[in-house]
Amino acid sequence: MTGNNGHKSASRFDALIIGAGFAGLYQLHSLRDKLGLSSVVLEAGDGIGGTWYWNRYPGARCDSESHVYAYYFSDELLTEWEWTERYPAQPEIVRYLEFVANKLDLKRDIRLGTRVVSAHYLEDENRWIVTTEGGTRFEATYLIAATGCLSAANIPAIPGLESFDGEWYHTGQWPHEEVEFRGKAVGQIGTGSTGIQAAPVIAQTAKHLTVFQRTPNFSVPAHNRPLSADFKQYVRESRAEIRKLIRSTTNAHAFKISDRKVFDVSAQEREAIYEAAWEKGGLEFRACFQDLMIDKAANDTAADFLKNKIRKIVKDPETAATLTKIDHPYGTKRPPIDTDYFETFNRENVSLIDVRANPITRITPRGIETTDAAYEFDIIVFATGFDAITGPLLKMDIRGRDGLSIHKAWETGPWTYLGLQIPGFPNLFTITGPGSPSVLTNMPVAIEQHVDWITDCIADMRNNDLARIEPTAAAADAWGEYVNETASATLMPQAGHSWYHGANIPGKPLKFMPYVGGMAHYRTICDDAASRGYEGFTRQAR
Ligand code: N01
Repeated sequence: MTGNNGHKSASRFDALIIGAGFAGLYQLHSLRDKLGLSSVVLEAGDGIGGTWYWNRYPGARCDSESHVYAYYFSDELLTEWEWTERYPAQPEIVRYLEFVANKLDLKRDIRLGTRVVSAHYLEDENRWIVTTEGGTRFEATYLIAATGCLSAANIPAIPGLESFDGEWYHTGQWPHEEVEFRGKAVGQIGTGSTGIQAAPVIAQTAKHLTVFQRTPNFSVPAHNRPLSADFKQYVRESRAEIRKLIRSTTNAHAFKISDRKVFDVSAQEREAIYEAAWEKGGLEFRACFQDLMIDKAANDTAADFLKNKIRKIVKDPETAATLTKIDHPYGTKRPPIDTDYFETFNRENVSLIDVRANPITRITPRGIETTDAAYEFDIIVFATGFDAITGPLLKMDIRGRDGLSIHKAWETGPWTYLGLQIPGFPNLFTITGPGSPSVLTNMPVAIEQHVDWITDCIADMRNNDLARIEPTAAAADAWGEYVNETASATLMPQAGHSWYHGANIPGKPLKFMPYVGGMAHYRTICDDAASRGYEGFTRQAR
């Protein structure tokens, strides 16, 4: 049976895509409109946007600059959309994705409110059987997980949470209704990128905000501002150059990492370089020198500069000392950028609690207890991050050939080839999966590269009458070793408690998950594998 969009039946498709964020939307467009495959997106949320649908906490804003936080595959989309601020706020990003979905007529093939709970591969039929929370069954030849890297919220198992009499929220599952902080005592747990964005905004209206900090963090000012007419014109006229630039840089941002090394310049010159980067603001700070991420002594100069900035901003010496007890090299945990984060601690209505010194022991009906004190709150905000990268996949019961579960396949940590496919799971593709640059980049560029690769791969299979593709175990083993060696050649392993390693989730196998070798190099590796007849993969006819 063939329906309006070439659907073979109500629930059988060529391709199923899980997730309607940046990745899922472009994957749907590519498979449906470029290859003509019957395709559908299954999305748990009641709206599109993925990460940006869920993360609507106060202050939620992207750390990539808006003009590069966009799809670059379509000149039409680029010319018709205009960002308003240097960094796009969450509502503007959702509006952008709505604009794209409407423009490309994607919504008719997106099933909202449809959470996938399982995906099982039937080898005899070469088909994935996908089941949703509501019990609906879908079938497809290709299954694409566009589930995002930061979509499985981590709510720490602190005893007593269920007894709390007030309201509590996780930033990654923020309600659609406005949360009223006015006149309320608020406790915020977590000082990662999210907490650093949320605290200054919550402090503006809360009666009192208490920030519970376990690991202090570096942060560089965002210097967000409205975009000038001149800049908007530059973006419109220079899109081809910008596209080329973001596809050629290490982190897929519109800046290159400098060639100079920290100790090639005098101490005075170095200070001036850091000062200029601080004044400019944003993630570009880490591009000041080429050796910041590989030479600890070099990194220390950046770390000292940033700690001195905190000491200058924060008036209370004790609070400044707690904020500067940073125990990891700069950039080895995801470096946040902020708007008045450190300034927030100069407010009368804000206090900082060091839970490394005095850990949280439990949550009571009235608030939070640490080993040395009890705090009363009306609202608790968990800015406690995510079961990152693998979490969204492991939340589903995914089973490949012979019933092999993804939990079993990843018992000792994620095992993939190129972060794109897993041995034993034919025709399953993971957009920005573990082992790819993903979270170390400006995500839309990494997403476009993966979607284009997957689309070309499926097109090639169909042109050659091939039914299934999966990587060899040897290719995945070698890739895993290479990802690990590449990370070990940097300072990244020195932040042992980072979510990059999975260290933030009790019991999660410790393995550095993203590929640190840079987006541009990674693109070449993927292209080379494809051009050598999908080297490292096994492809089979029917
Ligand atoms: O999460 P995080 P996030 N008791 O894991 C603390 C992206 N992002 O949501 O470091 C006490 O970084 C935890 O402490 P510690 C970006 O890639 C992007 O902030 O584990 N504290 C940490 O302080 C980012 O890196 C943007 O010791 C506990 C915090 O909670 C990623 O999302 C904006 C605790 C979690 O920090 C995740 O950032 C925001 C406990 N039991 C985020 N458990 C933009 O681009 C956890 N913590 C806009």
